[in-house]
Amino acid sequence: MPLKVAILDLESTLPHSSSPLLQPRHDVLTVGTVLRRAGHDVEVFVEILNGLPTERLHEFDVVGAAVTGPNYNPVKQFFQRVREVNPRATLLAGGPYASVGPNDVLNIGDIVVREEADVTIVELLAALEADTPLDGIAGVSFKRDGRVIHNPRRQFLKEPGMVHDLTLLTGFKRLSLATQIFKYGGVYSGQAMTSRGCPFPCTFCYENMLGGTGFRAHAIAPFVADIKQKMEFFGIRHFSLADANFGTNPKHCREFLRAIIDADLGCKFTALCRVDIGHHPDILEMMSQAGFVRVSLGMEALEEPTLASIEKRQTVQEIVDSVARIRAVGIDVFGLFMIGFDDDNENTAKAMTRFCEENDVSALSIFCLTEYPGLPGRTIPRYRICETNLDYSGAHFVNTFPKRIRPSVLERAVYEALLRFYSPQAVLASLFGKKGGLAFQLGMFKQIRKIARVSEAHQKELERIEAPYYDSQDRLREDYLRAHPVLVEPLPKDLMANWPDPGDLAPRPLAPINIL
Ligand code: B12
Ligand code: SF4
Repeated sequence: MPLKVAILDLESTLPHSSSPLLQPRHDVLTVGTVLRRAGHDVEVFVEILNGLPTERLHEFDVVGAAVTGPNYNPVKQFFQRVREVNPRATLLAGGPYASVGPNDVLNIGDIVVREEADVTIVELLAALEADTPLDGIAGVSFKRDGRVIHNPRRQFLKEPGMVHDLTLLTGFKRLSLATQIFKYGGVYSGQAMTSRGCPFPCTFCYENMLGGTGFRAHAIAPFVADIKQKMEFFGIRHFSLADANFGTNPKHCREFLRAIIDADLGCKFTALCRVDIGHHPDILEMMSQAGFVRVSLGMEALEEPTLASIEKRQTVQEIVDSVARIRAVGIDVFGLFMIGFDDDNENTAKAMTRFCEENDVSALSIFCLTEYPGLPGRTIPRYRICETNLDYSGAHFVNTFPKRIRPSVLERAVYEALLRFYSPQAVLASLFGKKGGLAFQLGMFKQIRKIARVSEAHQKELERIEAPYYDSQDRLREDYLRAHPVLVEPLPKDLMANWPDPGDLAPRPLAPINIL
C-alpha cells in the first residue's frame, strides 16, 4: 500500500531578511515530486503558500519537515502536535540542520534524511512501507536502543534537477498582489537552481560541514521547463536562483545563460555569487542580457587577515573590482557580509555600510557568525557560544562571545549601521532609479526595522548574559569563560560531526588582558 505523506516547510520563529520572499524555503517540492513518482499519496505544505494541514494530522502515515536552525523550534512544536493526534505517524526530518546536526534533530523526530533526499527518501519510504530495517539505506540517521545510528553518507547525484510537481501544493490559491503584501508581508518569488554544492573551503559556511558539498551541474532542459510552469502557476516574473554559488563552473554557467536567453523568458533573476564572477566579463554581459537584475555577492569582510583566516580566498581589491565590473553591465550588487570574527569591533559594521555607499552597492546584509550548540565549533570554539536558543541561529543575531567587543554592543552596532543605511533618504533615492528600485528598498526598509525591533530585546538579554565575561576594557575573559561556559551540555558521544573544535586545538597566544 502506498503511504500517505505530508512534507512540510515551516517558517522560522523570528523574522529574517528573506521573509518577504514568498517561496519554499527548502527544496521540499523535489522531495514531494520524487515520492509521488514512486507511487505514494503525497502533499506538500509550504506554510506561507498553502498553509499547514493542522486539522488533518490523523490522516498521514508519514509527516516530514525541512529543518534549519531558525525553524527547529516550530518544527519541534508541530511534531509534538502530530505525536499527540496521530501516534502511529513516522516523523521524518531533512534539510540543512538535519543534515549537519542529525543528533539534535532526532530529539524531535524519528528518522533524519541527511543532505540530498532525491534518492534516499524513495528508498526510505519503500523500507517503511515494507517494514524492513533501515541499515542498508545510505544517508539516513535513526535511533536504535537509545543509540543514534548514522548510516554512511550517500553519494551526491551526478546531474540533479527536475520539473517540480506544483499540484503537490494542496489547496494553493493564487492571491492578488495586494493580498500577498497585506496578508503575508511579501510577494511571490520564483525559485530555481542551475547547480548544487560549492567546492570552496570557507570555514564559516554550512557548505563545508561534513566534508563539503562539491559541485554538481543541473540539467538544462528541466530548468527552463520548471521556470515556465512556475511563471504561469504563481503569476511571477522574478526568480532567485538558489545555487549556493552561481558561476562556480564558468562553462556550465555560460550554457545556462545561453539557454535562458534563447528561451526569451522575460524574467528577472537574482543569484548568489563569489567575487570571482567579476573575472568573467563575458558571463556578466550574458547575465545582463538574460535578465539578471541583482547579484548577492559574498564579500564577508573588509580586512585581509580576516578574509585569510576564514579561507575566503579573495582580497579586498578583488571585491572592489568585482563590484565595479558588475555595476558596469547595469546589474545591482547586494553585499553579503559576516561579523563576529576575532578582530571585529564597534566600527566593523559601519565600515561595511560605508564601503557599500562608496562603491555603489545598493543593499547589504550583515550576518552574524553562528555556531550551533549541538555541534563542535567551526570558526570559533563551541565554549564561546553565548546564545543557545536556535531561534537566534538565522545569522541576524550574535550568538558567540567576540574577543574584543561585547555581544550586545556588536549586535547594536550592526543594527545602527543597517538602519542608517536603509534610511528614508535611501528610499527616496530609489524613486529616482538609484539604489535598486523603490519596491526593493521599501521592502528592505521595513524588514530591517522589523528585525531590529527583535534585536533590541535580544541586546538586553545579551547584556544580562555577557555581564561576568568581559573586563573593564571590554575584552573577553576567556579563561573564566572556559571554566564557566554558558553552554554546559556536553556533545553527545555518537555525534557524526567530526571536525575539530578550534577550542581543542593548540591555543593561539593571546595578548595579556586585565581581568577585573
Ligand atoms: C538559496 C538559499 C536560501 C533562499 C531560498 C531557499 C530555496 N531553496 O530557494 C532564501 C533566500 C529564501 C534563504 C533564506 C534563508 N536562509 Co538560506 N540558503 C539557501 C542555500 C544557499 C541553498 C538552499 C537550497 O536550495 N539548496 C539546494 C537544495 C537542493 O537543497 P535543500 O533545499 O537543502 O533540499 C534538499 C535536502 O536538504 C532535502 N530536504 C529538504 N527539505 C526536506 C524535507 C524533508 C522532510 C526531507 C526528508 C528532506 C528534505 O532534500 C532536498 C532535495 O535533495 C542554502 C545553502 C545550501 N547549500 O543548502 C542556505 C541555507 C539553507 N540558508 C540558511 C539560512 C540561515 C537562511 C536564513 C535564515 C537567512 C536569513 N537570515 O535571512 C533564511 C531563512 C529561510 C527559512 N525560513 O528557513 C542556512 C541554514 C543554516 C542552518 N543550519 O539551518 C543555509 C544552510 C546557509 C548557510 N550557509 O548557513 N535561503
Ligand atoms: S564560496 Fe560561498 S557558498 Fe561556497 S563555501 Fe564559501 S561562503 Fe559558502
